[in-house]
Amino acid sequence: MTHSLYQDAIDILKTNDRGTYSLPTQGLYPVQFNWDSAFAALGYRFINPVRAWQEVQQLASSQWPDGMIPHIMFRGHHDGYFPGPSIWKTGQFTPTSGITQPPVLASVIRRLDDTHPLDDSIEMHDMLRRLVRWHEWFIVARQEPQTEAIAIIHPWESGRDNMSDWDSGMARVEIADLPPYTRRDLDHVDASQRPTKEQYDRYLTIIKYGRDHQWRQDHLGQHSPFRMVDPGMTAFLLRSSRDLLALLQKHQPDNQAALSTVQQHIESLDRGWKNLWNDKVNAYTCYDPVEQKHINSVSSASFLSCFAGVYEEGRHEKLMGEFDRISNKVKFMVPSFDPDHADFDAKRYWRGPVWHVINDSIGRGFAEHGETERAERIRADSEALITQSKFFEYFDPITGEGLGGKDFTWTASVYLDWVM
Ligand code: 9YW
Repeated sequence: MTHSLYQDAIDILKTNDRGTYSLPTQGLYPVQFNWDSAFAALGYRFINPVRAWQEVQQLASSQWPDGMIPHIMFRGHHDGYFPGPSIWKTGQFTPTSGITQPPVLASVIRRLDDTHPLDDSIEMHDMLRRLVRWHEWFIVARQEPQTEAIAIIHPWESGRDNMSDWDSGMARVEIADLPPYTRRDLDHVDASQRPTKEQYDRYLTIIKYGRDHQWRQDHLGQHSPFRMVDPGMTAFLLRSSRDLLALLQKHQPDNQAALSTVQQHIESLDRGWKNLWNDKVNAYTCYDPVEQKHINSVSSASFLSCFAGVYEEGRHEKLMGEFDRISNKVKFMVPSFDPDHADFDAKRYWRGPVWHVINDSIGRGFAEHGETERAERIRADSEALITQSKFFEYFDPITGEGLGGKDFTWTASVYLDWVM
């Protein structure tokens, strides 16, 4: 750790602070994103714990009447982001997108509550109620019945937008007759590091379908033109459910209804995660609910099993074998996609680069389960990337080059909270 990197991280959090919510980075993303905001709160603890709570309360306050907490909230000056509210047309009081994002919020709340508990028990009660409703929403609107794991209805829901695992599902999306549009991301980042035009056409086609169906989420869970079961979403919801149960046991030990609801979520998601095991590649992988088959590729989400609190003897050792194979291929762990796969692309977004929020979750999970050396490899590589290239959005796992947006909130937060 050097003092200047610590100070740089604090400065980035302050620069991207919009008072009651944060931006992932200025320019590229002038909007509040769901899981970015939760990670931002972990960083704000190092500046001001009151501000950290404000961030997560602002996020939770965007909850839809059906229980969903959306992936984007359009507050303040959001004009530079495409697609904006006029494309989503969700009809919410605060304009939002019409899909969700990885549910890391309950895990973050548990960590805030451990170190800086809220003074006001009514506010905590309100937060827990919102979290139970959001988790229940996932079970109703996104749990895939065959596997009991969590499906996504748009690649953006996964937070890992252009993963090659989504390609076969995306190929089924017949591109609609779309009005001409201008992407704003390419004003800030080189096109070679971003999704392609064809992918954007499909992203917008899926949004059109949601809009045409008034964003009825249970319908979309079954009929969206894109559906894929995601190990990432499943692992994050399982971990968050365990953290939510611990919060309820601490703050509402008599709330039997909520306790048993969350307990049931844990049991079914635990089965769901295990059903994603894929013997062909010795890892937990995506599952295609339409073709009813596993996708045969290893991604960084495959290594979230320890973080999800699942340890399966035999499988765990095989999974660690895959981790070690990948470790020998790249200088910096953990690449978002298997470097031995033909679709690996070291610079293109989620098709290869390293992302610090995923590293944080895998690394914490490994440390909790006694995988000390592998956890340390991830932490040390995460630190080396920031030392070499500073606080970028993502990094080339072979050269360490910083890619995408710079001065990124969640990279700074993870640095303060875990890496340094
Ligand atoms: C986009 C903000 C978001 C993240 C996502 C990431 C990217 C937005 O940036 O998506 O327009 O491509 O994939 O996980 O929340 O940092």
